[in-house]
Amino acid sequence: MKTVVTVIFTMLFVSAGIISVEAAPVSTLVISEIFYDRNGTDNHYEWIELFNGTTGAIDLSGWSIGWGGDDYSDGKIQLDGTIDPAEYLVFGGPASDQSNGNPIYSLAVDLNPDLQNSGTIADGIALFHNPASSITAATVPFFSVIYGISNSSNLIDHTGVVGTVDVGDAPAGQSIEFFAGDDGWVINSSPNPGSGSLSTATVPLPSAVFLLGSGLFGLVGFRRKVIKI
Ligand SMILES: [Ca+2]
Ligand SMILES: [Ca+2]
Ligand SMILES: [Ca+2]
Ligand SMILES: [Ca+2]
Repeated sequence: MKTVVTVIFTMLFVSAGIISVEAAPVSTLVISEIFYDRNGTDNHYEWIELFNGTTGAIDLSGWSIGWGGDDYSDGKIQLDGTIDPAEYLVFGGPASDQSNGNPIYSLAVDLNPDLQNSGTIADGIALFHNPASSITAATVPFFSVIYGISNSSNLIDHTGVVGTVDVGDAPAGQSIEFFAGDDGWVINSSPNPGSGSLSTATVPLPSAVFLLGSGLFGLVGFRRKVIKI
């Protein structure tokens, strides 16, 4: 009987382990988190985080980020450098302290104009597979997020048609973070620039190894409890 109970509890433990470490996979370059509203002045404290969900390094010289209220071309930055597979990079600032999550910037650049703080009328931020110099109000983004209450400005998404709102307006000091899968975008009360829970879609090995380890750990841990009883 003890063996049966042990097996059941081990299965529960392993199941819990799978749920807790499961990271939604992505297979492209995405915007993974945005900090647009600090407690107090936003200027110099805003940042945008990217995640490379592919299995190869990406040359960012052909990519840019744009943002705005009526379209994605109010502000633009040209990206540069390389982002490795499963790597997070943070752009913006250049200020960094506890009030904006202590980001370490791969490109420290003032976002000008500042990122919109949203509200009733949603705003948008987009990743373009185009150089910044070519971005216009009509350019279709590679990836985008529309944040706020209502997309009354008719911001488009990656399909080129008016998109739906992805997430609400984050309170000052919080961020919006992309979890992929069913969770999509969420408001994050603990901004985590440079890290996150995303994984690449085609490299399952590291998480599988971790799961195996946590399952074995659960088995050992429960057996110790049984012996004590
Ligand atoms: Ca603010
Ligand atoms: Ca700024
Ligand atoms: Ca702002
Ligand atoms: Ca993050």
